[in-house]
Amino acid sequence: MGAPTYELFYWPSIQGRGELVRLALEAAGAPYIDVARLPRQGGGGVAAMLALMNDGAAGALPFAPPFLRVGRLVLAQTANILFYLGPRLGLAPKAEAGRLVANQLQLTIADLVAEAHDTHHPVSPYEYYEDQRNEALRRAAAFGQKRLPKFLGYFERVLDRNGGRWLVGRALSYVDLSAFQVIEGLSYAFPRRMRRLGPSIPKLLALRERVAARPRLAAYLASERRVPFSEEGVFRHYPELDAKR
Ligand SMILES: N[C@@H](CCC(=O)N[C@@H](CS)C(=O)NCC(=O)O)C(=O)O
Repeated sequence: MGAPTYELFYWPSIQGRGELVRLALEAAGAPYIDVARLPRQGGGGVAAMLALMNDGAAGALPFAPPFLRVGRLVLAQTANILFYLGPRLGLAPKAEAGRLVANQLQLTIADLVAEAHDTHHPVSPYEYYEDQRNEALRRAAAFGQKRLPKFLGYFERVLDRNGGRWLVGRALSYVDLSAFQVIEGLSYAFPRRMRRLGPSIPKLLALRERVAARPRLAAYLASERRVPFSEEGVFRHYPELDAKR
């Protein structure tokens, strides 16, 4: 039996959380279809994604994108999708204990991503940033001063305790790919804050370079498949939410 074709469903115009799944598929060179980016006429587009979310036949219904379809299986929740894909793509430790640690770290990354998102939408995801800007200023200050250093300091320690090269196990895993993406996103959104934090997270920054230099990843990052960061996604650059200097 050949490798299955994975169908990824995610908003076509942003990196968002879908990027964490996409990076794993790309790093492994796995065959996949980015369904919502295909033309509607060919059965793709956002319409195809929404149809699946509203489809009673989809099994465990996804609450929100990203989700992955493999044959009859439909899986949602980024960390859950990666927990499934990791061993199949050679991007997770072999032993169960290592896989659970990978999942634990991935769930912590999910917490960090959610907090980064809430800096620009602290009140409601249904209201414009401009209408919650005052709350965003307070939330972003608390995030930048306390939460961001705490999260990144934690991952730096995890990396250090694991030998300094990879976050879990003895080889690249999906957690390293997600850590790369989060550092990229945070550096886009909060360049001043991240420059200031840089000296305290040398191993994480080296991990980011190590991941970006992998041939498949480097090719992907330079390709049109990599959607650019923007003020529509999870990581947004609003200079007023960053450190002053
Ligand atoms: N915990 C979920 C969060 C999923 C999520 O928030 N997806 C966003 C896009 S990144 C979305 O489309 N949300 C719609 C909604 O929550 O109504 C995960 O990690 O996959």
